[in-house]
Amino acid sequence: MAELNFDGLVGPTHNYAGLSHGNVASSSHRGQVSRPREAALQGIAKMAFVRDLGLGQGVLPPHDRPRLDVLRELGFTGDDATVVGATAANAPHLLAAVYSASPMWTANAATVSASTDTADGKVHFTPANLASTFHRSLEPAQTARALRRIFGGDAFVHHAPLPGAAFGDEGAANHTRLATADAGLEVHVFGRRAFEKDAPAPARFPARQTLEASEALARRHGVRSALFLQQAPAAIDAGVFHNDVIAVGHGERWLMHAEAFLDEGAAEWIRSAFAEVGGALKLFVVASDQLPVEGAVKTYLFNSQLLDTPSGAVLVAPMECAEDPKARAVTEAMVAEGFLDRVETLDLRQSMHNGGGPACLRLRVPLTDAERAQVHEPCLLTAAREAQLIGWVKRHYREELAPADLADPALITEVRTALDELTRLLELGDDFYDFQR
Ligand code: SUG
Repeated sequence: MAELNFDGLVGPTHNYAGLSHGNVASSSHRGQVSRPREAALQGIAKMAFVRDLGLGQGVLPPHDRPRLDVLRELGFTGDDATVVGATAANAPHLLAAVYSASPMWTANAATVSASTDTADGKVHFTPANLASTFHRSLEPAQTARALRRIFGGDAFVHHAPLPGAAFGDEGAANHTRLATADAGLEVHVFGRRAFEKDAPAPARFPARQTLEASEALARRHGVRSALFLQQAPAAIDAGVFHNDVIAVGHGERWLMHAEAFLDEGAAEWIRSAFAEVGGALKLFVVASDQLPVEGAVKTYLFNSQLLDTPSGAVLVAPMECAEDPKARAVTEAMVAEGFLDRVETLDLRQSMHNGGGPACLRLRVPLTDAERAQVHEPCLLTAAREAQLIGWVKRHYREELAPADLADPALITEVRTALDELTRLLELGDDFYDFQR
């Protein structure tokens, strides 16, 4: 079984709208001018980097934006330009929401369970409902369509998104598979309990994932071994809006901050649950004096990709980790103590400024060779596909996007022209986006 990373291709409307309360980078970059072309090229460079480490790499297409259907549902009328003009004048925050390129963070696209871990021996997908932020709640339908098209064979089972805010689900950002060669343990991390009003919960920022959502995912996927851990409310209040901002695991390795979880025994629970499926955990815990939680949020050290490659265990980290002395010292300690073989850092600043590091940009899909043979091949990043995507970005993406540019009706046509061409490049069919239907 090998893990394929499916990264979200950054969409042409990547912008900084400050839409995510509790996501420090999103709030602090609100209103800045974004660079969509650079953002997309940084993302493609990361995909190519991981592929060149010898790993399977796929791409998930951006979503159709702006969501004019949503603005019409909210009462704006007239032709497309009139709808956009009226929204820009009366509700610019709604225009920003329907223009968000947030589907790029595919760690939040879905939860995926490996066939070795499920009762029916199939790979299970549940698209995340992303119910806790309005702009992201617009994603599940298109995500579901993409997953069904790319993973269309009989090896795959597709579930509907979970219902409503009590089952607030942010996908794989709160889900990790630890695994031996033939068995896996799913670690699910939640921020609050939906049905117990006095249970521990953050005070300042929202807890996006509920225990009830995590339990429902494991239940409907038929997962044999699952562990449920609660995030420390204080960490969420410090800006850890998803667990993948403070912990990352892969294979037999688990890297976490000492203040990640509510319960101090969390690391030992992981160790013993993993032992029950036959695994021997390799654990690295970062103490607060090595890197405080605020430093984890600032550098996104834990939002790195932890990868088993033919040349050893590699951490693909954002370049902020090389620039910050404390984070750099932690990465050096991980290598010195034998937890990793090496650390590589990449420039993903365009995404980082919205709170999206290397791990946010990828959805991990563990597949056997037979399952991999059923994946829609044009969405795998060969060198030829990489060159085509780079050319496509350079032809269609704007260099810069300021908040006021979202009112420009020309942007609607630019995006549709680009996405229409992309459906041919990735062979997704001529009915992939709603505007094509
Ligand atoms: O949901 N940012 C995303 C970042 C998601 C990061 N994903 C993981 N940690 N896995 C979010 O908060 C900001 C958009 C804006 O403000 O323009 C945004 O949606």
